[in-house]
Amino acid sequence: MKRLLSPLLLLALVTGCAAHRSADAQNSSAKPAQKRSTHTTPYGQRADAQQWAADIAQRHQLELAWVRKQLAQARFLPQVPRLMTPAPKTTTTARDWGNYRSRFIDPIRIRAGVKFWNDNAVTLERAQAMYGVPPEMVVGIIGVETIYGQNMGNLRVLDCLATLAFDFPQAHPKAAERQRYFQGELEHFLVMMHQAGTPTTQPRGSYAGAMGLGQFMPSSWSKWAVDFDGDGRIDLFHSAADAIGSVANYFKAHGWVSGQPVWYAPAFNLEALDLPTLLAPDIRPTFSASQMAQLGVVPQDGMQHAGPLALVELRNGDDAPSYTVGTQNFYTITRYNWSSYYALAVNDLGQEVAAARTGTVPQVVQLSVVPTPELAPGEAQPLTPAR
Ligand SMILES: [Ca+2]
Repeated sequence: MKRLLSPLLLLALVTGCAAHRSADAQNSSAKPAQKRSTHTTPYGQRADAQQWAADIAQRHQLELAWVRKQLAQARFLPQVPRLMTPAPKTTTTARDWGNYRSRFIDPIRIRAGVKFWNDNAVTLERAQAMYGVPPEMVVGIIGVETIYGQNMGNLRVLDCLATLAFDFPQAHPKAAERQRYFQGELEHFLVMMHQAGTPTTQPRGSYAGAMGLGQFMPSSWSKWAVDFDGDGRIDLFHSAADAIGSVANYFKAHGWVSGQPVWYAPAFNLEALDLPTLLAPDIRPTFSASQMAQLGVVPQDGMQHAGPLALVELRNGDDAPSYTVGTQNFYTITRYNWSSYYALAVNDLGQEVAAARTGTVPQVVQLSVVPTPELAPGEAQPLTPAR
């Protein structure tokens, strides 16, 4: 973090961002400008920002003058609230797993993944030995997040976090909660920069303030980032090893079970099928394999699975949804970004890269649709209106 980003790198970084670990980033269509409000006043002069500065200075024994100086350097970025505002329902098209997948899994990203894996094979194996997280999972995350460092975001993290901490879009359904979250992230960020002696204006990231190869938010950086190349500091921007170790440590801390599959292919028993019950806990693993089978979904190859399982539903636009059975490890991937689509994309990219390295068939997630009941000849279509 102490090293300056090279001008070449900054040029190469793309505005906007890769996936970020919250649902906010799922909707990024441009919106009409926010109503202009207090953000015309610089943060260095705003009463709410000054009160916040006093609070965190006291909480962390920082010099108030230093905290105020950092806020005075923060700039409102008008595009950031727009990117954080969910698209109106009327313009939101139905979610489509195929579209989502094609954004993250393509030959260019797979080739970049093969190179990243080959360049870091020893480190990836060391991370697996230490944290129990296999290389394909780390490779999947870093590929989906930043295309292996090609797209780490080029906005000043200080500006993004100040904008979201003090000018969070009020049209957002969880505006108050999210604004508090970003005030916490800004707090983590300032404390980290102070400890590292890094100018707060230096780090660049996504519009949400996520940083480095694995797009860690400041709170994640301070809790789970590790120095995995042993040079005495944590640098998730330039050290692939630090990024690899940190992603693996994050997974371990969020419940990754070494050696456990991520998913099982479901088979449906229509007579017993109770989708409302199975889908009620969403993607939180809840049912034992036998409970799931009693509710009409048989996890193929997973009837001996010891832990809880979840039925995961993926929308396919106007077509019927498809399903997979997720394990605790599937759920752990969603702790990185709260989306089952994200988890599948990470899994599948990692598997595609693994297969491309070895010339094998990728073990991507098998999805199933609920079969249509077969009708006996002459039997009435149950949904056809009577005449
Ligand atoms: Ca390091």
